[in-house]
Amino acid sequence: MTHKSTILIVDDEISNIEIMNAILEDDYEICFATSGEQALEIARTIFPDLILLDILLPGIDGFEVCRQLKTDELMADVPVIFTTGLGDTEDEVRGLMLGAIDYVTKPIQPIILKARVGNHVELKRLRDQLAEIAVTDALTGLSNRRRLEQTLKTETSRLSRNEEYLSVIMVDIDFFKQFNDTYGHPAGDRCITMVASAMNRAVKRTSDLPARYGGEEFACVLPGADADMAYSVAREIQQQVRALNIPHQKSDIGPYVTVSMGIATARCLQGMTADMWTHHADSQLYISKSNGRDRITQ
Ligand code: GH3
Ligand code: MG
Ligand code: MG
Ligand code: MG
Repeated sequence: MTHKSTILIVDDEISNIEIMNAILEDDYEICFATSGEQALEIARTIFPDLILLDILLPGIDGFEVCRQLKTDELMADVPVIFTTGLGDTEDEVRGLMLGAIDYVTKPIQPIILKARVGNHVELKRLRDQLAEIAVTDALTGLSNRRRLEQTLKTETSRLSRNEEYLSVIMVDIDFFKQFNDTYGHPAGDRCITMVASAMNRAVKRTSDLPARYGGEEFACVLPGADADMAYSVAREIQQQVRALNIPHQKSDIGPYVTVSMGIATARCLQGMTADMWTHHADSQLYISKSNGRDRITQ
């Protein structure tokens, strides 16, 4: 069973809400608000999939509600359809220029409203799906390098306000070329997927982000983690990978697959760039490799 999309209806006249509710309630989860302020509050709480927005409202009007939603990073992607008695071209242009996806005039024609809402909800679903695919690694289902870099950037700037710590762990599978040569590329892919799942199990906090950096390399962003916390996550990754017991007869380390890691930890300061962490973690990883692999360098 697919879950129903949620629609927020904003109108100061209950009879209008009742009409729209009757048209849409079979297909959608409906919430409603009767003022602009209430609309903003509810929208930010429930994150609806679409908003039907009246313009003439007590307090702030629909135009202002739309403007505020479109400048709010978290709300900007929620489609807004104006449903209004204002039929002038000027008003319609203003609404569309503010970022509304559509403009429907009252009196509402039920089948037209239903069709327009249906189209925009479907487009929103496809946009969300595409956005998710764009930041997901196809082989492992972990986040990809794009999401990793986005997260690093937003966390660096967020944490710099209080000069908080941030750590990044880089992880690389040891002697992986030999693994592919011995067991074949499909087995190599399965090995990468298993290491990815070990990384997923190793990180505990929802703000931590494990990701596939590329090839047989992974990275983990740990917002707020100091050196000790980062080291214990790295240890946990090492344990989880060991527990997989993936045979690797051509490894110089032993009969199973191992990983090498590098950790970068610093307080976030104004002006620090996101790639300072990945570069530093990468040079620490290189030291782990030079010192014999299957180890963590901090
Ligand atoms: P080191 O211990 O120094 O890390 O040696 P290594 O052999 O692991 O490192 P190297 O970078 O020389 O080789 C990485 C190999 O990973 C080469 C490449 O064929 C393989 N590889 C990269 N991406 C994939 C992938 O998606 N699937 C598979 N099966 N292999 C991959
Ligand atoms: Mg009104
Ligand atoms: Mg490697
Ligand atoms: Mg590598």
